[in-house]
Amino acid sequence: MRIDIITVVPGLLEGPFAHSILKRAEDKGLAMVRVHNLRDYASGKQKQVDDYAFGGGAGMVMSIEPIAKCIEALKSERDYEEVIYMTPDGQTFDQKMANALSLKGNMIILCGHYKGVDERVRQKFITKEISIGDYVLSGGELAAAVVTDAIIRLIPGVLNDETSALTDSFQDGLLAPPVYTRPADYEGMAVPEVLLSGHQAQIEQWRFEASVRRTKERRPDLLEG
Ligand code: 6GU
Repeated sequence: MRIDIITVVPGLLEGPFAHSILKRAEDKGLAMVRVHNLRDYASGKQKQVDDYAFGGGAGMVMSIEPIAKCIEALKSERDYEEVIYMTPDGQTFDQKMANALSLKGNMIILCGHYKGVDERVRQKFITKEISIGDYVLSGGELAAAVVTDAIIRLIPGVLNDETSALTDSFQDGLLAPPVYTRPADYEGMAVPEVLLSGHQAQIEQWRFEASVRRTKERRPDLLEG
């Protein structure tokens, strides 16, 4: 899977994909993330990517031309299955959406800034609009990094232990159970006995019950329906 991210602040996206699981995914050839500076597609000396809103009001609007140029240049190189726009008025991102997107082919992610993009960008190019929650960020970049991370780690082969994504919180609709490592006793705080017992079936049963208990306590909304 290749993900092309279009932004006016490429510096915000230089860090996340050069490290850890995301870097390993890239090194293994399982995922490829490329960041594009929208300004490279702007014309004129000023390389302007935004303009005043028709009708007035505070805030600038991202213009259609540089975005169209960038998306069309990418599409001339390869096929894309989704063109995603990161915006606080998009559909709220969750694990279900991450699972669905991890099965897709190539994607373009456009990061919104200022007062957002000219509505005609959305009409002409965008296939999906995503928000990461009900709060406002300065731009879509950090949200795009969140979505990209959640998707890439689900691509088969990216994680070392193939089962570890399967036991994530939310993956089965429940929060993950508590986990422990050595020492078995830390200043009188003992690890639950069953985890030391070696009885795999009992351990799985304990983990399932702990997951249900934790979900009931912290996120009862997940258990509705
Ligand atoms: Cl995708 N963008 C911005 N600017 N703010 C957000 C968001 C996205 N998702 C939640 N807040």
